[in-house]
Amino acid sequence: MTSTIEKQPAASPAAGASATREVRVAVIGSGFAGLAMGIKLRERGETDFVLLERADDVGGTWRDNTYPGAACDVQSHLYSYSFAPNPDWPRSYSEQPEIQAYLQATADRYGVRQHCVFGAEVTAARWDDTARRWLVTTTAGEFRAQVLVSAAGALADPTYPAIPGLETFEGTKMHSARWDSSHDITGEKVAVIGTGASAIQIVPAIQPQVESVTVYQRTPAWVVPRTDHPVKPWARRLYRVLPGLQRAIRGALYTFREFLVLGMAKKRMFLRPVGALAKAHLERQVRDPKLREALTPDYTIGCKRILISNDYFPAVAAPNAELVTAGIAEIRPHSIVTVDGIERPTDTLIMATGFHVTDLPIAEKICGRGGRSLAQVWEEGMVSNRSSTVAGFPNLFLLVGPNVGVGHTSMVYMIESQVAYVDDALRTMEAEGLAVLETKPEAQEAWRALIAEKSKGTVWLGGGCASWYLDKHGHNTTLWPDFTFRFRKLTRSLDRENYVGVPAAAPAGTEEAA
Ligand code: N01
Repeated sequence: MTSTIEKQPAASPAAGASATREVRVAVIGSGFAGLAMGIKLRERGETDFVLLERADDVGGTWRDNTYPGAACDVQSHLYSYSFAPNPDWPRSYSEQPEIQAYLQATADRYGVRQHCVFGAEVTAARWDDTARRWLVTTTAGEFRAQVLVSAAGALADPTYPAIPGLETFEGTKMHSARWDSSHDITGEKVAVIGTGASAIQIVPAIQPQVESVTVYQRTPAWVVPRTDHPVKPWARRLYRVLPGLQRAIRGALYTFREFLVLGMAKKRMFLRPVGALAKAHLERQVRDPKLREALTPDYTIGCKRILISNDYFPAVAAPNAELVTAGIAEIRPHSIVTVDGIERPTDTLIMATGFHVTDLPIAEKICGRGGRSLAQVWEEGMVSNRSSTVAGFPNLFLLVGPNVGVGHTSMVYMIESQVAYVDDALRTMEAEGLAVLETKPEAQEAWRALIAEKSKGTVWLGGGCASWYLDKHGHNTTLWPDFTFRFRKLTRSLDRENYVGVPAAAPAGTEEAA
């Protein structure tokens, strides 16, 4: 791919170096989204790009979440890149080490690792209107890029609970996404705060090993059975010789999961069988009526993420486990006190309390025209055009940004849809000789209205729960509220009419309506 800008010689800045490295595209992050973007750029023959990665390896959330029991709740045939099927998945639902190994192998196979700058945490990214470049400051030096792609992810920055005394705790404390594997919890009194997707994987994994596990539940989750099984060696051989078979299974899994959208976003009655399945699962696994009642949600299934597990309920019902539903009043140096006055001694505190999703920390660091940050522009809620671009932020593309999240299927499908959109935008810039491409505010408003309209009547807004899917104003700014194939259709190619393009030849500061 040829650039519409004059390239300056690239220099790899070492940490602390003052040289600014000029690249065509800078991508923030090297998780599923960042790697997909890098692979697409390579596929198009682009070599002038970097993936700025704050850690020392690729993988994003799958690199960071190493807690015991970490696994995916979407089948691997579907939770993988469409262009890089893996016939060797060892289980139908793979565990974190296999997914991380897959991402590492894919980065190497597609030659993306060489574009990664590790240890490069983005501390600021500022649009320079005169130079028509993004100036990106990282902990590994400065970069100037014509195009900035944020693939920083939504499950990247942990949320810590605001509980009085948390900082005074003298035992071991860790967030689920920052697991300290050097600490041995064998024989300890362990507390787990939270009952989301992470907690329900951690609790059964540690329960047999610890003296006691206390689960602090604020809201119970709907849990359905996990149909996980090892993939037999003969099946793996078959996938290798018949890749079409794996593709067909992927297609079937995708189609089956899309049916959930019918219940979540269209007609609530389609969720009834799923609710009945979850109820029967609970009744089968928990005999104690009091415990069962405490574990029964009072909101419609699907309002929060539907969890899948065969061993969470048995672990909570085990003799060395306790489910606490009274709120936490205070944390003391060696104990946790609940509002009913009960104090429980605690050696290790695990916070499975989620992530900053509606208040993405990266949004504070990216400043567009006039120096306004994405966080300032998003003060009233995250807005975008096609979940990918924001008015006032020229040549910036967001992957896994607003309204791309899905609770029922594979995020990788959404990521690939977005990457295709960015790819077409870059193609358009090149074909038209544009130095700047910026979405129009009215396109953003239209997308916001479309999301609001599609969100009406969905289980996420009307299911009777509080969830991180909604922002502080109660708006759905995180989930795609429709079938995912509709998102793909809307992002298949650039909606050129919704963009202003500035030709490379135009004097700086000139804006030309498309
Ligand atoms: O986080 P969460 P997570 N006091 O935000 C509770 C993905 N994921 O890490 O429900 C007490 O879902 C909070 O309570 P409540 C997946 O997309 C995927 O588990 O707000 N409790 C909740 O129970 C998932 O959705 C996999 O009332 C407090 C929990 O902490 C996303 O990651 C595996 C509290 C947070 O749940 C996040 O999941 C794991 C407080 N102050 C994760 N603050 C796969 O398998 C919060 N809580 C693919």
